[in-house]
Amino acid sequence: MRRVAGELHAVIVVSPETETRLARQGYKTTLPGLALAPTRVAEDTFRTFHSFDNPVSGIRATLSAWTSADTLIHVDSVGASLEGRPMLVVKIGPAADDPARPNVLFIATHHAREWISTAVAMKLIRWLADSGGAAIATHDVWVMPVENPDGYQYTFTNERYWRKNRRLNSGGSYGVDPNRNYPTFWGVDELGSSSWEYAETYRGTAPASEPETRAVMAFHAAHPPVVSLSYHSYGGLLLYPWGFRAGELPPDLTRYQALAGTELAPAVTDSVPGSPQEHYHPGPGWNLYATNGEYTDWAYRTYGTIAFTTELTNGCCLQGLYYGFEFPDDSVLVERVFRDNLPFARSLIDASGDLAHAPGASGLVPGVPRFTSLWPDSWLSLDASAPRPLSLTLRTGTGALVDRSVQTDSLRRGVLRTDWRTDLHLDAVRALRAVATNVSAELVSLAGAEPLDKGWRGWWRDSVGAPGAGKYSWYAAGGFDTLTSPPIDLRGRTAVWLQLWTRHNGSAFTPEQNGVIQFSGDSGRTWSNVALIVGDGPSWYPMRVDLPQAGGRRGAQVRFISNQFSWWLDAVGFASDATTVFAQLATAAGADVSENPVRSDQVVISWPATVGSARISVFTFTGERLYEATVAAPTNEYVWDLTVDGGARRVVNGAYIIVVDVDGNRYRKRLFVARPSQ
Ligand code: 0X9
Ligand code: ZN
Repeated sequence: MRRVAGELHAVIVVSPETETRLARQGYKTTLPGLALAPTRVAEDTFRTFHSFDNPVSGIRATLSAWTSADTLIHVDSVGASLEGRPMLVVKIGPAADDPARPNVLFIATHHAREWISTAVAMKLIRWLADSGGAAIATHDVWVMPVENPDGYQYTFTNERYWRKNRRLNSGGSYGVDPNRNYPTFWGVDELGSSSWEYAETYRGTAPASEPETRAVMAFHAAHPPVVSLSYHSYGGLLLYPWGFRAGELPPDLTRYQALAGTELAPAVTDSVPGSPQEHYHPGPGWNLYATNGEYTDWAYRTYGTIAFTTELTNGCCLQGLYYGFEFPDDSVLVERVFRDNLPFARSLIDASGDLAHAPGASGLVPGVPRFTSLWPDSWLSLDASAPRPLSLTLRTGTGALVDRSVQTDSLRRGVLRTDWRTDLHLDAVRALRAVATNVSAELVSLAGAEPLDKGWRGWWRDSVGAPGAGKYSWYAAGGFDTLTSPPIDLRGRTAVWLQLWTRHNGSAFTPEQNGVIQFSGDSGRTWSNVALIVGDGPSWYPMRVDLPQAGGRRGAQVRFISNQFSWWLDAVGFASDATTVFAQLATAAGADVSENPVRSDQVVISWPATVGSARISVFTFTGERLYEATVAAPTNEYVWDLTVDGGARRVVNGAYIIVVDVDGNRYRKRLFVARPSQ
């Protein structure tokens, strides 16, 4: 290691993957000929990429030209950056912000050097204005093309690889990472962000210390988005919460998977010539790496916004050249990236109108509560508007009933830790029922490398199992190995799915190292792929694979093929849903509110005319009951006064769930309170 002009230099030999990872962590390679050296860039000499400030071709000038020429494009500023640049937000469609229309937000370029994301956002604005049709008439669609205008400008004038904003830190370094500065999980550990001001992931001195962060927050308070998408580059990924801790999954997992798809049914195609992959890999943020103070975790936790991060393009390879952050200045290729990503952007806009029913890429029906796992933890994916509190009943093999109340914190909403031990094994965990929501499911088989588990072939036995799931797990050391289950009789079972717990040391940059899950319904004569796992998963987490084809099969088998993947498995079992009760839930609708988002101090809640009295409950998004009232028939509306909150305190801005129980029906409505001047 040597020191050159104040920088530490080290000579190390690494694989291209590690080099990519190091580059993303802010290390720069300075070997001649490699594209990662910081380069000085003249402003706006590109065909497809434009600075913020250039008076003719810059983003600001372009948007103001578009606004004057086009009645469907409206530009507003929601604050100013540190250096005083406007934080521009573009609304495409009618000028008026109509609370009856759902808000959808697209943000680009938190990170200065990720130019392709601003280019794609600008193309999205044009496409919406030129061809948006019903999408912009029935939704309030907003695009913030540059979240970090100071840093972005700096990449055109000074340093192509600049990432952060341009804050002068106390020790003399520059920049806070805009995607580590949000208040949610801000600085919870040193893994997901850095306290060292020189680091590329420096989180700043305090939550929301940066004016750019505060501008995004102010926008959300004024126009809470039902759905949002934050464009970054690169990697070819489609990420969703949570990102702050490996293994943590969002309560709306079904909804996220419905929209982003799964590895075998992904929502975004990658058609950039030479890209080594065919689609963008969907998954929770920690599949890439953990982040804290990050935008999507914040938007989801604060407003219930279904928020995604897209890492545009794989970064490899064109004419055999790895290009990373420097997407080629080629209008045909930029257009391709835009076209690849347009269907997902459109599906998000469409889905925002009716999140509970709009099907996404995967064909899953969102809004229907369902188990991700039954054992050793029961994880129930719930709609944010599902009633609280929730309790789960477990019927044991001996017929005994055990009631557990579900934790109501919003992180693990719907997650019940059953915390029993393996000695109870399968018979003890039959027929789990979630009473409050009428969801029930039953484990049909269960195995996890314990001495009792007979008939499994392949892989090693590791002496560390998933928490609560016995002493052992199965382990593939990273070669090409297959683990095969014995055949299970599923006759008489419908709505079958596979539950498993897994852990893996992969990388989102090496998707060719992966784990394949296959199913056979004929005792191993024929096999088909049912799931694919890629990326990093350093903590145990549950996974559900729907296997409708498994219902009624006599010889149902699964196998797990490791393609150079360090992969652990535990608590593998077939489960079956009681599907009829699911259908009843989907029909629950019918409560209405006078304005949404609420901008005044009173909101009228109404429901269909009834005979009995109605019970109105207001829950916070985290599931705490805030307020309750009873209204006698025939009155079928209630005025909720937000200034008093039952006499206690003023109701704060945010997302709330209204539940109306009347005549045996339960009506739910998600309500946003976004009053100015609080
Ligand atoms: O690190 C980031 O902020 C994003 N990647 S980038 O290379 N564009 O900087 C990823 C954020 C998504 N969330 C998680 N990975 N947890
Ligand atoms: Zn980024």
